[in-house]
Amino acid sequence: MAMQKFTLPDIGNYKDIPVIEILVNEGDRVEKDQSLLTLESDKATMEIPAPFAGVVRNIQVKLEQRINQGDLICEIETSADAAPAAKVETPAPAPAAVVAAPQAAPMPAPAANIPLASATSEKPINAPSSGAKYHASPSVRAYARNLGVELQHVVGTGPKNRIQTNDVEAYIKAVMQGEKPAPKALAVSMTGSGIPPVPNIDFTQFGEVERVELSRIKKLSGKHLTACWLNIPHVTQFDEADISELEDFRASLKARAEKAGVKMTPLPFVMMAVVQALKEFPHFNASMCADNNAIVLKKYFNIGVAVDTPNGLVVPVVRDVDKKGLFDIARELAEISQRARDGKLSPTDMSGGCFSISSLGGIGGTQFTPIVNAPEVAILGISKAKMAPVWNGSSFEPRLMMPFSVSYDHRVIDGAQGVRFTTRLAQLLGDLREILI
Ligand code: CAO
Repeated sequence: MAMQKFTLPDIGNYKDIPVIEILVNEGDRVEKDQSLLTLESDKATMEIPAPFAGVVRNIQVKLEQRINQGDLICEIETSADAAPAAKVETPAPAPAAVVAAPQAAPMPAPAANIPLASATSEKPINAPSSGAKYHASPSVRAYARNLGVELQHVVGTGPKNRIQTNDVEAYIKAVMQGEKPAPKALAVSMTGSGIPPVPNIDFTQFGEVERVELSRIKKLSGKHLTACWLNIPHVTQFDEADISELEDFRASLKARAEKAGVKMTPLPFVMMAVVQALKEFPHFNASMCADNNAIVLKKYFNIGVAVDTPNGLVVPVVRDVDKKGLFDIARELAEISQRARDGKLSPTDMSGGCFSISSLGGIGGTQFTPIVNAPEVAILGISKAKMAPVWNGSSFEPRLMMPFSVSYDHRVIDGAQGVRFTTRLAQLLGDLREILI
């Protein structure tokens, strides 16, 4: 047995952040990455995960207490083999920025992209108005929203009648047992409004099954992806780029890249081409305002890159790509995706993205439809390039063709603009000299 002090890890630029929920009691056994408490600033709500498994002892924080990086939260008693190597104060994994709140004006800060960094506006489209008489953290609001529960029907049992996760669950239980009427959003209406629930089936009737808990990242990304999918009217435009010359150029850089200690894949070239396309089509570098009546155009070029990690998908952001050279971008991409795989990204690493790229080109596939990473309005999906016969006007030539797709928010981008963007992107990837013009 070993007793480890657990102090608040680096949570980005937040100071004196209030504790709004304590999710465990002394004596509780917790698993690694299980949320211990929720912090809420005017910008974000963060759940602070346990850095390792053990039994919670000596909780040192109270509800509504304001805490800072380094403050003692509790002690965790671990069995000898579960204890982390010889450190008394163990750094925790980066906390999950669950929900980002709007900045003062006029647009919700893209506080985080895909999950770890599950970013949605604190006042989501179907959230209650600010005059609502009930209180709930953004994570509870998001949870209720995903289940189709209207919070005005839920009785809060937390401090100052704050609605907590268990209150939402108690409400659903009451609905299922017929003690309360089903809320509108849960009712399957004949007119097709509302989201019909998926049937809950006991699969053991068909054969042997096993329940496997989703990772924390998957739970968070699931909520975020559902919100993006339900709130954004998506269109996906498909195209392909002739990257034969890009590939020749990349091959010619191989020795220099190796000398510089970077791995040069097609992705940094794609990022540079995307930035040029965003400059030419500023509506793709935008976010919808909270009132849905205007958009905010961004004059900076931060590109989120979806990274496949053992625990799920995360989207760290490479900042100011327009100001960086190919080697710097490749280096940063390798560094940030390694940190993503090691679970060492902070909320700051995943905040402030303008446009995301999901590259499955290293794996395979011919095309796919990526989900827009709100509050962004467009996302690029890249598939595996392959040699194909291309008609040059007089004969077929073998060319290296890379399929790609762009999904976009149809409220912000029209179809004609969508196809102009993909056409231009294909042109830029086909002839990188175009970036200089
Ligand atoms: N066509 C053909 N080959 C490609 C390619 C493409 N479009 N893109 C990359 N490759 C090649 C690379 O050149 C590399 O080959 P070599 O080692 O021979 O040079 C190989 O595929 C592997 O590349 P990579 O995946 O390691 O590197 P990357 O820069 O292309 O991508 C990263 C980096 C972090 C984006 C990637 O590793 C990753 O995680 N991709 C998955 C993203 C994902 O899961 N998206 C789904 C989101 S929706 O659920």
